[in-house]
Amino acid sequence: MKRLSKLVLLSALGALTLIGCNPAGKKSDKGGALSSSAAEKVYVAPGEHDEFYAFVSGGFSGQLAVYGLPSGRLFKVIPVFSQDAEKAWGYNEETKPMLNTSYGFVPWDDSHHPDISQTAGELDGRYVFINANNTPRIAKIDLTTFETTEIIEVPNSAGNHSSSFVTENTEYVVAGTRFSVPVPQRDMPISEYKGNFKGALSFISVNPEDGGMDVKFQLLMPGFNYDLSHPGRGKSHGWFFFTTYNTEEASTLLEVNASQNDKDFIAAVNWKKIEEYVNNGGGKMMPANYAHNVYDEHTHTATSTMKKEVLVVDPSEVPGAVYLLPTPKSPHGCDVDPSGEYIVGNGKLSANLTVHSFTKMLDAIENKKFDGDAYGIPILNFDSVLAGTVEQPGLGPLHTEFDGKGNAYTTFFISSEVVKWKLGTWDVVDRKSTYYSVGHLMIPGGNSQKPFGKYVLAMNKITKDRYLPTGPEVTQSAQLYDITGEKMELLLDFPTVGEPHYAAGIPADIIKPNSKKIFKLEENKHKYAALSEADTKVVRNGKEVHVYMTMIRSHFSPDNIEGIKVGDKVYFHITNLEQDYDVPHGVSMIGANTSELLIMPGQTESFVWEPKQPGVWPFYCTDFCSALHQEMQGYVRVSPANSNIELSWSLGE
Ligand code: K7E
Ligand code: CUA
Repeated sequence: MKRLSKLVLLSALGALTLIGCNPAGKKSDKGGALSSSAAEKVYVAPGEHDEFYAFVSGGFSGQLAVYGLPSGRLFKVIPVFSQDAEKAWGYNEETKPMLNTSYGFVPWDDSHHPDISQTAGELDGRYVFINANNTPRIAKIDLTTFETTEIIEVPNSAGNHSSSFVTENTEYVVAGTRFSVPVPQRDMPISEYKGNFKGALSFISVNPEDGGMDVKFQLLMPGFNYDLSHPGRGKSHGWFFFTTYNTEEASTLLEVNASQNDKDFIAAVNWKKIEEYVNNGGGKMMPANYAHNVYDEHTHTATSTMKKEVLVVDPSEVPGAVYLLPTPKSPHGCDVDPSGEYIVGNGKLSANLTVHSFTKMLDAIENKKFDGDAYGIPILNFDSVLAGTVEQPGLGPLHTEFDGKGNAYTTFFISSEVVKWKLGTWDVVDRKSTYYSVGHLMIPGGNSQKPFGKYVLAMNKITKDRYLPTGPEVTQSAQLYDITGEKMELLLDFPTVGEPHYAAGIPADIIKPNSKKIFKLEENKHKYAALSEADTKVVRNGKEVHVYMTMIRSHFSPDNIEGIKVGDKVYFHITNLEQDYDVPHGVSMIGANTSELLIMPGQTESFVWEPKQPGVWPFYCTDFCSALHQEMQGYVRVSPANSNIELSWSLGE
């Protein structure tokens, strides 16, 4: 009977989803005078710069897109987990190792949650981190070059979803598993899941000097699903909070079986305590196999190293380090306010929003206000940790952000709206529709002690009638709201790349001054660089041929090569000799099974070409670099495998 009523509830929620997305039910947001003032607020005049950068996750595109706010203009798609022919990411020899994993070359992923590095609880703009859900990885993007410079695989994980959030001095970037799995992986009946699978919460240290990442330890938690997480800050710095669902530990038909418990948990992890335990020799090393890929800015080349062990910690061995806060109904988002006092659990199937108090949590721990335990982890008494509830704010809460002025903003997927409410009084003060079915939302700095509460960006799952139709597949989209007043004001819709989940925003002034313009030639340590035309050459080593080539407006050196044979493996290593801002050159070879290369000033990149037929084959520059761009070309003569043509190369002869 109980099971049946759950099913009825779930299908009712499903029906509401449809209502929420029904264009017929929408209110018009096209008010004449109002829309002209909205237009002014997002207008960034030609040649002017936006006030904020927004890094918006690409979801199933695997990438990270960079937009300006308030204009919504797209500046760059940073390739992270997926091959990108535009930038040769994962195609050229230099970046292929970045996509190496313990499963081999994995050129795609599903990226959800970018988070910007912090110092003393404020955004510092050095790095942005983002998670790969599918083949668990964490990537780091350097915000001087806007390039992915490090990717670490996360062992013992599957569905790396409660990731990648940073602590307030970027001590750790934290990655929690969504799926619990056998640890170590082994062949066993799925029906024996309960009590046997584990959920790994990984604390990846970030070296304060060079940003280098390393899995410091993994906490092996009970076999729940770990959905989202956020660090404590201010008074709660040193703690990390994770929402869980499927505390039922079901392995089948989760839509019903993981919706049975009235409350799931937010797991509170005292990482400082575990760090101390580990630093004193606690935990145990277990065999593992995971890739650590690092891109070197001076060699312009990535290396991939397989790591062979990982330190794991059983929470029951560190008393006082982990507690469970009961939280109604399969919470999704887990969000901590800028003061660090309030921990918001967004129960997807709950009528109310649950807010826990950090102070009350410490008190409940101190006074042992426990309601039993789960696998030895104390469960805190719900009423003893509850700060308050926001009563019936909407349907299907997902995520909450904060403006730093005492207000919180929560997205409701089913009722398709952003709801503004007050911390402490728990009163709803405003609600605005989204078009439609909003997932995450983002306030620049919203995940820090210092939010810049000027705009909120809502990211929507469904757009239907909002844009010109483009066949069955229509764009996903973001919506920008002004939140400077008591009431929110919708300013702008703009399409996004892939499916945006979370985003991270930051004032442009923090990043702009550090943005690199060129790579210095004298710092180029690429193994096959030619730093001047005098250094160019072609070297044969058996069937392998290495071409040390340069490019500068508007020629390649050399541009005529002879003596290549069918069956050769020809490596083109091309250095862009330009030392001016915004003068990349491209290069492409007919029939090469790879992408073009787009090479920045001072950089060297390589591609492989295996000529299949004798002939004279052209190559050319793919980036319109000067008035004589169309003259920037060359020829390679390919002879039969048994020919005696000498290897030779030239320019202008
Ligand atoms: Cu809510 Cu992956 Cu953060 Cu999407 S998750 S919405
Ligand atoms: Cu170089 Cu076009």
